[in-house]
Amino acid sequence: MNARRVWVTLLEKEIPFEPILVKLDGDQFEADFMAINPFQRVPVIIDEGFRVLESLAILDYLEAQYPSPALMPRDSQAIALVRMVAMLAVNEFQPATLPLTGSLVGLEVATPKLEQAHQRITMVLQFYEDLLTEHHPYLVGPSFTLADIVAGTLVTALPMLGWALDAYPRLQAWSDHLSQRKSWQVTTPQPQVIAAAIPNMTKILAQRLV
Ligand SMILES: N[C@@H](CCC(=O)N[C@@H](CS)C(=O)NCC(=O)O)C(=O)O
Repeated sequence: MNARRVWVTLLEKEIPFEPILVKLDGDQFEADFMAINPFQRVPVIIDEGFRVLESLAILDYLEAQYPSPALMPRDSQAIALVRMVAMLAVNEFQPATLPLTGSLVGLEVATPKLEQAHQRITMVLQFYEDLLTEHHPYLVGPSFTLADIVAGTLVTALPMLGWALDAYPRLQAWSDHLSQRKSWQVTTPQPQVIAAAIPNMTKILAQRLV
């Protein structure tokens, strides 16, 4: 998910790039990768020799370096809203998906932890639902922004965790709308890719949840 938001942004901005596959069953601990990211995580970009770690920092860089098409509004309140949506996605929503994913892949996750995760996700979904209106098909203002990319790549993946969006009609419509974008379709993980990733995911989740 962290890498996908960068991948979608590169496609939306039509920035040519060379993808390098880092297999998270050990490539992240190899010396050549750690020389680029000592924190052993993806995504990382290198643009004309300039290295950027952390997906949200990468999105800021891409927006500033490749401003067209704009994915960040100019208005101060709209900028704050885009950041707010993205930070809620990364700091509240995404961590709450970990216990749910852990439980799905067969890890023992304590019931209170699962309930807390459930509650957090519900809160964020309702917050996003309230940002969407009949006249606003996107989370912030009239156009597609980084808010839709960061929140959308997480929310549209919820059905994979067995979570339907039926209770959130505007979010459901927004999610359907995003899923029609080419950048979404190209980057949607295929079931066989997800199945192949489960052993690694389980290992990484076990470290983070226990
Ligand atoms: N805050 C970082 C998080 C990056 C992150 O956790 N990436 C995961 C993959 S989605 C990773 O590389 N995990 C490897 C590991 O935990 O060993 C960002 O937004 O870029």
